[in-house]
Amino acid sequence: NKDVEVTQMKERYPLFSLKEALNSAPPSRDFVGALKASYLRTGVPGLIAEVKKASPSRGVLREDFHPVEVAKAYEKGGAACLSVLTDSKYFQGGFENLEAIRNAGVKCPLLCKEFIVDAWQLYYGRAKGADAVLLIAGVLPDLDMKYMLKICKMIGLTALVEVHDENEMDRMLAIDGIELIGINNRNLETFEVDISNTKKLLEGERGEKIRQKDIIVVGESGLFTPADIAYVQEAGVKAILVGESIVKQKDPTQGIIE
Ligand code: IGP
Repeated sequence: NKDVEVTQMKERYPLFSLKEALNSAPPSRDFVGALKASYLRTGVPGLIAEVKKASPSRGVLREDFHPVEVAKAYEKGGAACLSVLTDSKYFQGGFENLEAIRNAGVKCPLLCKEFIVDAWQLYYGRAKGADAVLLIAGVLPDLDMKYMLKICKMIGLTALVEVHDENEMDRMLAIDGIELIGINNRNLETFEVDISNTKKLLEGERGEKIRQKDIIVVGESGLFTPADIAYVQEAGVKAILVGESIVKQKDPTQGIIE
């Protein structure tokens, strides 16, 4: 599991060396700003395009997978931001992909897509070129979530806080300082996908509170068609996170809704 993996990595890259590296790192890019600008410019939710080779529910999505090529194609195709899977065990991703994409001159802000369980991972992700990171409400109890949010702020990472159900949404709406909430339409335990989940979690008082707090909502997972995107936009999302449907495109610059 992640804890064991992180413990091993920490030995190779101790925290003090990461902190030192961050002192001379270029400033992070404005992830939320890029999403907002894209939404204003196009009138459709800003796209966070996901660089994902495989997933536990779908297996290998693309045999000829070259992370840098895919990232460049997404950028060319109009993505506002990119999400890069760094988990190797379940998604065949890696931090080296994040670093390679950053070093290849891709300008889009980058999200480190990882199961964060330890603050060390935040420093490591930032050192590898991440501008934003995923924090999963179902993985992090409130106290850990608040702690991770604090470190993110300190080191210049934007947090995309992911929720899947009403209880997680309510927990996160009670925490101050969250600017980006992702609603995952996929249940991470059963892998079941239902895009009406986005709508369900934005109805009534919850939607009201989100508007009051000026939180940008990201619709995540299971989005394939323009109709799917129109549906989640109607529900109130200003950004979308899309993996499978675009990673599988023959030409990943196609099929991105502008
Ligand atoms: C993308 P899809 O169905 O378009 O490939 O989904 C993204 O939402 C999904 O990869 C994801 C994910 C996660 C992966 C959402 N939350 C947490 C790993 C961990």
